[in-house]
Amino acid sequence: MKRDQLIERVKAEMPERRWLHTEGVMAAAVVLAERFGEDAERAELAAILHDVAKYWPVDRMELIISEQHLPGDLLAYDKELWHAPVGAWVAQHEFGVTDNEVLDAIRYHTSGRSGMSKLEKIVWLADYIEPGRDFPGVDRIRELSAKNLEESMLAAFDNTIAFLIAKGKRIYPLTIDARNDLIQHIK
Ligand code: DGI
Ligand code: FE
Ligand code: FE
Ligand code: FE
Repeated sequence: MKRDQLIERVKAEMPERRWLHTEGVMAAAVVLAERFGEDAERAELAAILHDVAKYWPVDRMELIISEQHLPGDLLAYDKELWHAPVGAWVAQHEFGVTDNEVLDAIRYHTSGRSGMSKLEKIVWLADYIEPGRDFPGVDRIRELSAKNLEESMLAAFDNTIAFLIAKGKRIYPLTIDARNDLIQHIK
C-alpha cells in the first residue's frame, strides 16, 4: 500500500485530534530515527499505525485479544493498554504490514518491554514527546531526548508509573520490566 493511501485509511479510524497526535508522532519518530541512527521510513510507518485501534470499541479489542490469542493477561489490566497489541494485529492482518520489527514497535508502544529494539524505543518515546503532548515534565524529557534515548525513556517511564500509582491503577509487568532494563543499561 502506498503511503498516501495508508494515511487515508488510518485517518478514517480515528477522530481528527488523534490524527493530529499521530502526525506529531510521525514527525518526532523521524527526528529520533535520524538522531539515533535508525531507519526513518520504518519508524514513520510504525508511527502512522501505532494508534490505529485506539478508538475501536472495547468489546472489539477484547474479541481480537481472545480469538487471535494475544496475551490474555492484558484483560486484567487497564484497557488503555489493549490498543497497542490489537493495533499490531490490525497492521499485520488488515494493512498488510510484514516487517516484524515495525509490528513490535506498534505492539509495545504503550507498555514497553525489556530488551526493546532501537525502533521500538524510538516509537515509544516519539509517542511521549510529540509536539502535541502536554504532560507535566514533558519539556524536560524533550530536552533529554536530544542527547540520550534511554535516559529520556527512563524519565518518561518514571512519570507514567507515578501517574498510574497516583490513579490507583495496576501496572502491567512489561512496563516494570522495561524500566528495570533501562536502569540496568544506563548505570
Ligand atoms: O495511545 P496514546 O494516548 O497516544 O499513548 P499510549 O499508547 O502510550 O497510552 C498511554 C496510556 O496508557 C497512559 O494514559 C497510561 C496508560 N496505561 C495504563 N496502564 C499502563 C499504561 N501505560 C503503561 N506504560 N503501562 C501500564 O501498565
Ligand atoms: Fe497509543
Ligand atoms: Fe506511550
Ligand atoms: Fe499515541
